[in-house]
Amino acid sequence: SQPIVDGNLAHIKTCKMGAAVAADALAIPVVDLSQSGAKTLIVDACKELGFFKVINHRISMDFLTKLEAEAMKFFQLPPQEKAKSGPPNPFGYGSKVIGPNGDVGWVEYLLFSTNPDLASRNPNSAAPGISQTLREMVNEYVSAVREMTCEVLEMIADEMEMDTRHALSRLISDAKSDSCFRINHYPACPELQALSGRSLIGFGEHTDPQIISVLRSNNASGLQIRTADATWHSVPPDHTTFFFLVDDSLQVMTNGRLKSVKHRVLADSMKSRVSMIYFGGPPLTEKITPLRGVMEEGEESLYKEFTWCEYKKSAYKTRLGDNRLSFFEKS
Ligand code: GA4
Repeated sequence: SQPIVDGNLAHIKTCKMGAAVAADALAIPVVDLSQSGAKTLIVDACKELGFFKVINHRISMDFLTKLEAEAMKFFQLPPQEKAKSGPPNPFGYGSKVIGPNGDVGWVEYLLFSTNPDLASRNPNSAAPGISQTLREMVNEYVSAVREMTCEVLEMIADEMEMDTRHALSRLISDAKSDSCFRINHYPACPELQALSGRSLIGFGEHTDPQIISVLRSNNASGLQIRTADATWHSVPPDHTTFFFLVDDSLQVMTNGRLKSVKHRVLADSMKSRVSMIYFGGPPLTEKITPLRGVMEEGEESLYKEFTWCEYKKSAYKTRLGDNRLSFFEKS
């Protein structure tokens, strides 16, 4: 990829469209949580792609639409108002800059901790742009999505014959779970049309460090996932469903059986994209290590031992696109 050098888009990378367009036809596994057999489908999808879509999730569409509208009210504020809720370290509003190491994208966002002990570090009344309504809706959304995520993690534990059904879900239902929530806004970028044949990076390629991520977006395209053969595939948007992504920690806890999925978002010239992602993470002190039950007799861990706190610290020293797990692989 190469940076564009003028105007608004200075420093934001572009990439060639070709590969992603050609490879569009990937079938995304669809899981109906209410159907028997869902757990087998889920585990197969996590092994092959690290990615699947959940339908019939019982979270009200009306509520999702309202939350999205409330989030858009924030993003429509003047830049100087939004800036009062930033910078996003660790939580709050960010624009273009992603993480502390020089990554940028055509995106603005809000980051929240979902841990009540850290809620005081979220944007608060000093951040006038974030309404009480938005705060309350975010809390309600996170509770509902966490519940659905626990259900999915319990199916995974069950199917993989882990020691207990709660071997994974307990980590994110723990009061000390270090989970977070992110709302991303990718404004439409009309200048893009001048970039004939190239597209603009909204959020650069990366895997998520946590256990599992749950993404919902409006009906705008942009999300792409990378398959094992290193090709990129556009994920057709579906505002009525949730996409689940396997994260690095779950890959380690299953000793590489489930694969964290590389993904990115490209900006669009016409339609703005809003996505919200719940990142289910363990308590800071939790050891991230292959779980008993998934391991065959005599099987050794592919990874050195580390805690979630250590992994997170290390992750924040990397660039977005780095292979963060490589530092913890046994040689
Ligand atoms: C990716 C997943 C989550 O969005 C996030 C991101 C975090 C950030 O935006 O501050 C990171 C990125 C994410 C991974 C590597 C580091 C940290 C930016 C970055 C360069 C909130 C997270 O936990 O890790």
